[in-house]
Amino acid sequence: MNHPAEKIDELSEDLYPSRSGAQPRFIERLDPVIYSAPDSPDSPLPTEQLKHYREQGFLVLEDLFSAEEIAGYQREMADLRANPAVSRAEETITEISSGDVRSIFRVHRFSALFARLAADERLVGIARHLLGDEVYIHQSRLNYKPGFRGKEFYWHSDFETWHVEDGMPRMRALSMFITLTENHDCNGSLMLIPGSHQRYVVCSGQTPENHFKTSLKKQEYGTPGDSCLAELVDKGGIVTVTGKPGSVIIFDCNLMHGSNSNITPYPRSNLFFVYNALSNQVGKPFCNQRPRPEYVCARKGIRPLRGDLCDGA
Ligand code: 6CS
Ligand code: FE
Repeated sequence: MNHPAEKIDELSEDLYPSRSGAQPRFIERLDPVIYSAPDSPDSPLPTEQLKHYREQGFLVLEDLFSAEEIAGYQREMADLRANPAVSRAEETITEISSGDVRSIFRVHRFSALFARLAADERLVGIARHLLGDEVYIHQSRLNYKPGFRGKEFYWHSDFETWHVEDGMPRMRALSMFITLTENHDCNGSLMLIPGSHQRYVVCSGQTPENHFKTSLKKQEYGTPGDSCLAELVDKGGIVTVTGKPGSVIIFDCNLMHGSNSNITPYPRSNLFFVYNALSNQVGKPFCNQRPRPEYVCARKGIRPLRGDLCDGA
């Protein structure tokens, strides 16, 4: 057992340096993908799904929610969108050129229904098992990706940003997307590079001040560079995740992903919860910048999710 002081040192050490001006390159992942023991009898997922998640870095689950529940989530999304107080909030990010709503961050603070969903044991039980710890919400958001003019999300590893800009120490977090519209192969659905979570791409450039003000609309720093990206795709290919509303996509924090613009009339809207291990709480950012706002990265009032209402972030 480590002495607590050693533990703190261990977590404040920059094991995944990035954006320090060097050329993009790979370093090996130093952390497990699944933290619970492989033979753990209380796994909420069968062995084949655990294997898929460990090797590919993602998993798609359908039929976790009833048709009534999904209809309720869709109504809630429409209500949030029509709510002028939400549109005016700093948590609401608009598209650069059209001004349409792109994302609503900390969405569980605007909606009791989504706060309950974030804390729902069907999701939290899986997160707790994969991360081998109690979990809390590091970030939540509703991505609208409106029809006709919804813009892309360029290729990135979420962990790279959370490590550099938020001070997340280790790869011990995951995202869950709950699809709220049909995700077709033509309306800017999520694209994943299977297996890319096993390597970390050190990105070039440096983090500008107040980067979040532009990166949440269009990310230009913390992106992998053409040759690393080509190598990852050469090895793993690209999977476009399509599916009916209510599907759940679970993916590792270091999986390389992105999505195209949406020029179809069909909006592609997804709810996004990021679960982080309680032992992996964020510290000082690993870049030379101030911490990002609480609505992008939770720091205050962190407590483990236990099937109740999630209000910590
Ligand atoms: O900056 C962030 O934290 C986020 N940006 C992207 C493009 N994906 C994950 C996360 O929401
Ligand atoms: Fe992302």
